[in-house]
Amino acid sequence: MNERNPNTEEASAPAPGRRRFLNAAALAGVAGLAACQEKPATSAATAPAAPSAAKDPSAAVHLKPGELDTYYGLWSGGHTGDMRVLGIPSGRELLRIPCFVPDALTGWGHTNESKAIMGTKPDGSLRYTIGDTHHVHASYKDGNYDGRYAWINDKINSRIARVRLDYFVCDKITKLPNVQGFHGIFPDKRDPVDPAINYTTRVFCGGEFSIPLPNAPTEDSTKYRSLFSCVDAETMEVRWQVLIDGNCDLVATSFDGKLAAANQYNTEMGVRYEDMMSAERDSCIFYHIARIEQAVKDGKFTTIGNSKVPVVDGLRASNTDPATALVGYVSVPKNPHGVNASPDGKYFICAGKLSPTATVIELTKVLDWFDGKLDDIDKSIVAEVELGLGPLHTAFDGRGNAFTTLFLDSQVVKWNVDKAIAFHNGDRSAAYVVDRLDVHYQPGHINASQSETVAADGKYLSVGCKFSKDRFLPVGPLHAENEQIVDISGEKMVLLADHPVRPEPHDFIFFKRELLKPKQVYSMDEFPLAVKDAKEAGVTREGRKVTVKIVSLAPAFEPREFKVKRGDEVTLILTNHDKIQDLTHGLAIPDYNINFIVNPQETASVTFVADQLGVFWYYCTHFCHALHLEMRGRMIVEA
Ligand code: K7E
Ligand code: CUA
Ligand code: CA
Repeated sequence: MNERNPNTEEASAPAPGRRRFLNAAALAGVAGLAACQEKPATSAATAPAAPSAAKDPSAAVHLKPGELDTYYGLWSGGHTGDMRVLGIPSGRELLRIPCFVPDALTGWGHTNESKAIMGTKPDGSLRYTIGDTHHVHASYKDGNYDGRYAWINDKINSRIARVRLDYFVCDKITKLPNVQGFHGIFPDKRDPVDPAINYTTRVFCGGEFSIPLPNAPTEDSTKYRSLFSCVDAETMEVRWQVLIDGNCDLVATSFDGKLAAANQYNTEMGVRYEDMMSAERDSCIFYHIARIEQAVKDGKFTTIGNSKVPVVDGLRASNTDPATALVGYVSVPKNPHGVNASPDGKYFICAGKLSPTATVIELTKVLDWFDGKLDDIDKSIVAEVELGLGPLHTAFDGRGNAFTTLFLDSQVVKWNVDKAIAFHNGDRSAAYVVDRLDVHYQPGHINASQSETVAADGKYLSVGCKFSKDRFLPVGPLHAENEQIVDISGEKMVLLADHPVRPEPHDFIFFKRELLKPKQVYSMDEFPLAVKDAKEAGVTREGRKVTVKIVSLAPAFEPREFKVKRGDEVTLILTNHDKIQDLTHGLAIPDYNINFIVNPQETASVTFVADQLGVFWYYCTHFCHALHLEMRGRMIVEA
């Protein structure tokens, strides 16, 4: 682009030379991805004043004591393996929902119930104790969240976890077969065929790393491939997979249910970064869901290794005829990062990462290609415009504007999609860039209130800044990340608040609080082992297997003592009989490495071998009552 571009000449924009250096110097670009000192570490003056706000706009995030947030936020925890619940606009963290990693507060990964969800080895120990969550997305109905479920990925061990949004607990985890580096995840928004199914029934999962299929110690990387997987939203079983060329990174879905998309940064199928960035363009792959499922029905699939999951052929060479293609590959510039679906249902937007651009792909044109009405699928690209350095992810305000993070520029750029299309079509005066905001620093994910729903409301934006540098008190070498909240209700973005978060969240969503109806007390019937009557409490023995049933009712456990023999395998079942909201008890046993909680009307169990003689005070670890400290009993392990 040699012509004058009104969108890249703002005073606040970095020098044009720096804008283009990624395109020019591939290796220097990679060094730049880690460069964190590109901006002076000053900031306060960068937020422009809101046009209409007479008072301090950041007052919006300072809720009065007792005041509730208006949005729920679901955040990925990164390699803490949990999902976090935040209140927005305050940014207060309300809960961490353990999924892939054991949790000492709740007893996740220690109780038998949670271990069964997480998965165990034959000896009963957990198969995995680590995780790396990146993306959280929730179930849809009629294009908006319906409050049933949220899903989150574990990139390390290719697992998908489901969280029930009534109790805010993980209830299922599925491991994807033959996938390494499960990264992007997105639920469908309706069925592609049946109009009565206007809600989520599938969750799509992108495989980022290519491997030999089935896995084998093969050095020849030309034999490696990646899979795109579809998981059933209810059963959590893997329905089918698609064998593809290149890899999958992020995933997005169309509002009409017909297509899923994944951006691909490694169409080169390289094994080293130099190879992965050798091509000028990579792609965004579109999956035609109805055709894929028809192919599975027609038996046109194979299976891989021990897996029974049907795998259909999405390789480029097998999908050149649009009339039968299961997938289509749209070319996009060098190593794109996110792909996001605009809330008007019209566009998919790929951020360039190593290209300073965003690519706008029109959904109806992709469908036209599948229908034989468009000769070249790349003609579905309706804009490819320059935004700034290191574009990663895009959010929407529901008023035609997109907000894209610029990792290297440490900025959020607000741009108008229609004007970007006009500019792309030759209107050089179209000022598609509306505003730029400095953020602190190196932003990755971004999302706006209700962004990827039909109800995008354009109120708040949250930006996940990967580096916080000087924004918080120094606490040694490990820095918090900085989640910033931005007011996007006006023309100009207004930075409202910084929030330190434990590393490292990636993606998140936030939506109106009315969409959830959380339950604060369990129903005892949800637990097959529930000790429903305090009269059942006590010890029963079958050989060396001992069951100890305990009930908690503030301020006492029942029984208050029990005896077992050394060497017994003890299963301790605890039911909380308190019915009052917020009345949680814990049960810890010293020297036995046991601690877990039971919320009101909840039942949980643990199994251990009583291998140490003596008196062990089991005690309540969760402050529940004035006599909380007195809430304890004796386990006596006899010879
Ligand atoms: Cu969603 Cu962080 Cu995994 Cu971009 S990725 S930042
Ligand atoms: Cu029960 Cu503390
Ligand atoms: Ca590439």
